Amino acid sequence: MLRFVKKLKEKIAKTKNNFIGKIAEAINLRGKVDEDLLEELEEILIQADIGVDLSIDIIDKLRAEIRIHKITETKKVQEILEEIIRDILVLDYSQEEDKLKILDRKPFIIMFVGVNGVGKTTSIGKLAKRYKDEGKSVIIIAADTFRAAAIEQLAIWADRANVPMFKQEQGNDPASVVYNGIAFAVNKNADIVLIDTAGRLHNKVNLMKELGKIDKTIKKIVDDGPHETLLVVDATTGQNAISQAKLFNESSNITGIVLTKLDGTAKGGIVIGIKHQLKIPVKLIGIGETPEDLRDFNAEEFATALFEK
Ligand SMILES: Nc1nc2c(ncn2[C@@H]2O[C@H](COP(=O)(O)OP(=O)(O)OP(=O)(O)O)[C@@H](O)[C@H]2O)c(=O)[nH]1
Ligand SMILES: [Mg+2]
Repeated sequence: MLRFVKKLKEKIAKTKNNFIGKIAEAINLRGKVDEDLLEELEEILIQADIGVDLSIDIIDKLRAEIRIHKITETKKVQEILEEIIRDILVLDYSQEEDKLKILDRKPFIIMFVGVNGVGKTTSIGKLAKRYKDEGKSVIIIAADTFRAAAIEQLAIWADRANVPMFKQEQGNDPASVVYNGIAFAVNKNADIVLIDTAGRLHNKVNLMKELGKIDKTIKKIVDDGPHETLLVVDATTGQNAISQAKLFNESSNITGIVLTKLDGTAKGGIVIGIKHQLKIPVKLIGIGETPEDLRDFNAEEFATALFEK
């Protein structure tokens, strides 16, 4: 755990600088606890992609703490602010269903959706390897029948993870590929099915309807499936990820978020706002390109990595 926190700290260095670095700078420069400082801190939170409403709430809490405890030391302000944010994160993620858990269903079906290029296929490849290494039988369904080369790209990941991939010709109806793929997985008595779908813009009504159709198709064979529908979002898009999640959630019942590309973005503050704004938990985070770089999201670890010097 500690080794991972150290790695996470390095990977989210840009977010740390943009966020904690700026807070520390503002506090040092002002040298005085007053309303101007609070306003500046609020601005930093908003710019760090935490979300406007949550940023205002956080500063309101901070203001109240300062008043109650008659705080005059600027250093103390930073400590309290960090504590408030940590508490929000930890409380937001206190439920069991916030974690990605393979329940006792066979096959356990996880569908991946999201806009183009966010990291759906890569995340499936990484997760397939993880579950395979845990000794589970995994089948990947290649339901991105739209983009040329999508199936080959997924096949490379399936090979690497040494798991079978179910595919049909490019251009086939994705719902029918999923139907046949699930039937195949049931027949093979697979533990886990991972479904890759084509990238789609959240404002394209027909493409969003297609997801609803895939969902219904799954239920024809496994009536409580899919057991997880994970929306993959790219952390570098900041608050835009929130609007994507809202729209995807209208056509699919999104059960969790995979937040990729947290490495190399200064917009990692998005993590703090997602569950709070959407009530949908971040279940996995992507911090790089290797299989080990897709991790379960752990709010406490993340807070430590964010705030620790
Ligand atoms: N640095 C970094 N790169 C990532 C991460 N996750 C995915 N990528 C990269 O993002 C790019 C797009 O990933 P894909 O998995 O192809 O994305 P996709 O959502 O399947 O894309 P479409 O199928 O075209 O919609 C690839 O170059 C990945 O290596 C991550 O956590 N960190
Ligand atoms: Mg893809």
